Amino acid sequence: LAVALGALTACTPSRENGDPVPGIVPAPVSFEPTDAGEFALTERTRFVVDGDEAARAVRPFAEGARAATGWELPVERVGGEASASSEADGDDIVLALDESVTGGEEGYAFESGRDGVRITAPAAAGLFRGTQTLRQLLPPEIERTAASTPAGGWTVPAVSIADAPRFEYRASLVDVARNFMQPGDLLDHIDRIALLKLNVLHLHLTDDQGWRLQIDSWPELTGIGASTSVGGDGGGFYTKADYRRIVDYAAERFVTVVPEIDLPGHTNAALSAYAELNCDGVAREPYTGIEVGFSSLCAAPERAEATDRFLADVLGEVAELTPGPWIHVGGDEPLATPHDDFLDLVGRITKAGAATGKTVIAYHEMGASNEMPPGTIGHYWDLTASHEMPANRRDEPVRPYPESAGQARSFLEQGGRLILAPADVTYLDMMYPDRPAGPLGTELGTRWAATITLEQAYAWTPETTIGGLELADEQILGVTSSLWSETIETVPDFEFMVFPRIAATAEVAWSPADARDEAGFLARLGALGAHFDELGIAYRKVGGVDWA
Ligand code: TNX
Repeated sequence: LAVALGALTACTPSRENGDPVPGIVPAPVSFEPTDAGEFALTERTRFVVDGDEAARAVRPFAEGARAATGWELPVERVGGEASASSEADGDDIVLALDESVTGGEEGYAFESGRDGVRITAPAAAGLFRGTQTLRQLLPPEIERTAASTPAGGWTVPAVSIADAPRFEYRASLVDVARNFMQPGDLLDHIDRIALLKLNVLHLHLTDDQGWRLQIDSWPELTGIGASTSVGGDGGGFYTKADYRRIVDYAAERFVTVVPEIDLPGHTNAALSAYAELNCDGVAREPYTGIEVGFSSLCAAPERAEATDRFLADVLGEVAELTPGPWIHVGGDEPLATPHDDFLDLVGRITKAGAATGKTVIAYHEMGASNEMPPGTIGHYWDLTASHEMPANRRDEPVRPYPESAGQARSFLEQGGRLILAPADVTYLDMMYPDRPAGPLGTELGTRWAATITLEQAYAWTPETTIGGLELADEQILGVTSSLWSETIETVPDFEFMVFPRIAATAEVAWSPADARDEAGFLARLGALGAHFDELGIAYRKVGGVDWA
């Protein structure tokens, strides 16, 4: 990518004349204001597309724009890119496939001006990403679900953009196990992460406090295991129909769902549902606290039949429901699993995962094993090597565990790549340092890794995250922004912790390393805040940003 785009200069939007900066987050690879004149979306505007792929890519944006404007905004199919452009009028938005646009499937080129908007890309995914840039360039009223007319009209500044992601995996992790999230709220979240060009929804579906996905062959996983959550205030789970709806809604926005079944620790909900998964054959009590590291699947031979059948059935059903290429099998904090048992279970778990045909993702602890299926992806969640923020109840900064870097390296040695999710800069359940009350007046979050400002969420470099490992971009599959939900029970609380810090991680994951510019980011984010307002997001208006 760096080579393909070498001729383009990365730059941050800025205006010398004091006009507001367009709120494009993450920053595009290249962005040039032009003198092509403003584009205006009008009641005559059509989406002129060159085929089914472009029609599919524009659908979510078109539906939103119809609701916000009250206009018909039809999709018109014409043959081929050239005719798409030649049949378009100045009001039109053209989307066309074009193999010559560089940057991979998600790359796109964008031109706006008085003659129309033109988005070209080699694949539908890139066209969709381009529509999200258009969404950010339009007045924030574009987010409304009832028709209105913005004061200055539906205008878009004249710009020329070439864009493509730095990393191919850009995830938002939502922990629906500690506290459940209703399907409709997850759909809203998918739409918002798509606005930030994230492309993976990682669902942490199981943990000690709850099992959140229907599994037909082991019905008590939800029958018993879904009835609890942190604090004991009810539970919840996704039926297979709910899950398919989430997957489909995400796919329409070119977001891939990565399901996580956390194994062999973090399994109290399963151990409470099925006695035969426990070494002593006694079902565990449901758990509603927030400790970690006390539960484990059983490695003993007398439980091997039940445990292996559980692994094959559960991972098989999850994979069958999941169109994306990945399945996440957890592996974190195996503190209740003796080391040899852990190595044995990692082999069996990752083999069962790979038997589904998916690429397995596992937390870095599983790198203790050198018998994972080749190409297994490691998900590193320990601290950044340069971590210097004091954590909870300590005067001294905590440090990454000494073994974490080697465990991460082990995935590379076994033919895999890494996902980076360092807790001290990407864990959005970490408090803001000034510990503000949340929207509902309660204190939110924890501080075991750090407290995290917006600037700290922005100022880290994926390639130097892991001590002693200088990673090449090719070794990094991507980056994850995580919201663990032990202290987060409501949607406003979720939004307050996630936004705006997730936007910083989105830019780390998408924008070229040399385009990183904190001042530019804060300025663009301020403009984008108007979109957050229209979306009704209860985001934290952190200091240091000139919120629109
Ligand atoms: C660590 S990081 C966990 C989670 C907790 C989180 C709280 C990881 C893979 N495990 O079980 O929810 O910290 O910040």
